[in-house]
Amino acid sequence: MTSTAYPPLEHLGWDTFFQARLPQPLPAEDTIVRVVSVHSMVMNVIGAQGRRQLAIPGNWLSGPAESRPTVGDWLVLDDTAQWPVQLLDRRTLVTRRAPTDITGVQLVAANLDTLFIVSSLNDDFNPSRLERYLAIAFQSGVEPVVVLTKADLVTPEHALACAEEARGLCPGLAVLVVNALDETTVNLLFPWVAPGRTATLVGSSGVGKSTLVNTLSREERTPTGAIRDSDGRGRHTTSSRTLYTLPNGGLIMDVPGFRELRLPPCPQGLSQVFRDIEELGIRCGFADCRHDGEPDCAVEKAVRQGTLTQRRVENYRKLLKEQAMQDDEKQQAKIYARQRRAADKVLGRPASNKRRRKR
Ligand SMILES: Nc1nc2c(ncn2[C@@H]2O[C@H](COP(=O)(O)OP(=O)(O)OP(=O)(O)O)[C@@H](O)[C@H]2O)c(=O)[nH]1
Ligand SMILES: [Mg+2]
Ligand SMILES: [Zn+2]
Repeated sequence: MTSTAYPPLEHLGWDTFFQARLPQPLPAEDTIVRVVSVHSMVMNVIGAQGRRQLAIPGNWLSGPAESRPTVGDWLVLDDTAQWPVQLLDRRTLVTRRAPTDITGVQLVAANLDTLFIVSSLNDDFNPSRLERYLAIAFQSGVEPVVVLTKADLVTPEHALACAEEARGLCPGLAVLVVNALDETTVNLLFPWVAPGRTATLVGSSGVGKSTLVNTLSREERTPTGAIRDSDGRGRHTTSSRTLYTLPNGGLIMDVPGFRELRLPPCPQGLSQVFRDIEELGIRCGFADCRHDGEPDCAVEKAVRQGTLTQRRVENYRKLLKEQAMQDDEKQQAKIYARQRRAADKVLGRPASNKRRRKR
């Protein structure tokens, strides 16, 4: 790692990228902190002086989602080291589409180097879901690593077949097969969470994300929960995102299990995941071929020849359709906001703060 003016912060992921974004004159070391968890009005941060809790400035909370601090962010505090004054530019930002707000994105984590996409090898393994997570990783410039857990609960042949299928999703994709309770296999993750590197774990509930944090930490840092007998799913044991420092000097974030993963706008991410299909598409008879029954379709020809799976083509089409629908919803939301403003005017009603901000 290239040296910065704040060596104690380098253990928390600080490097020359963030150093170059600091205001001048350079702030004192104890006024630079990293966010480890965020609650509604307060956040926990870590810095050269250890951990503490800070209030989130009200004007940060009222801005768009991207202006709010999220786990992994770096902040500059005022001279008293009590009050955040600047959120430093992010190197990477992983987002997903907010489950409730039709136009908004939800911030998952900032300044990540690695996205561990965790899936268990028993019934959770689903290549189409992995492709969703891969699109998010590529869109945000974070290196994806697929971690297949519960190898001890399946046959070696099944584990090998799933790993091969996952590797086939993207050239060069790292795929690790582990028993999350067993140190010797979990050690495979360390190269991606080396000293100063920040990783996060995403995946469905119950796949073993918190178990991986505990095994990497060599101690119980975060609770894990038994799988439900009724349907074999997790119990949503982890309820908030938290960044942990590991004994090896890396940082890892535990994230609550996602019920569903709705993609934010991610055109580059999808192009990267489905590069093979997009390259074949250039050879289709029609420039706007949807690879869905059109004559002279190079993509469907590849499926017939067995070099591409029908599942992958269908997932590609489905994800593109979701992106297009999102554009429509955005358009509808804009129209709706305009209508509300027009109604405010007609009725002589002052626009609420929330609405005024959106203008
Ligand atoms: N046998 C075995 N059990 C595992 C493995 N990984 C996780 N488990 C068990 O699976 C259950 C769920 O693990 P958690 O680590 O709580 O799962 P999680 O992904 O953090 O789940 P949420 O916090 O709900 O999102 C626990 O009982 C773990 O002990 C594994 O590789 N092998
Ligand atoms: Mg958990
Ligand atoms: Zn085609």
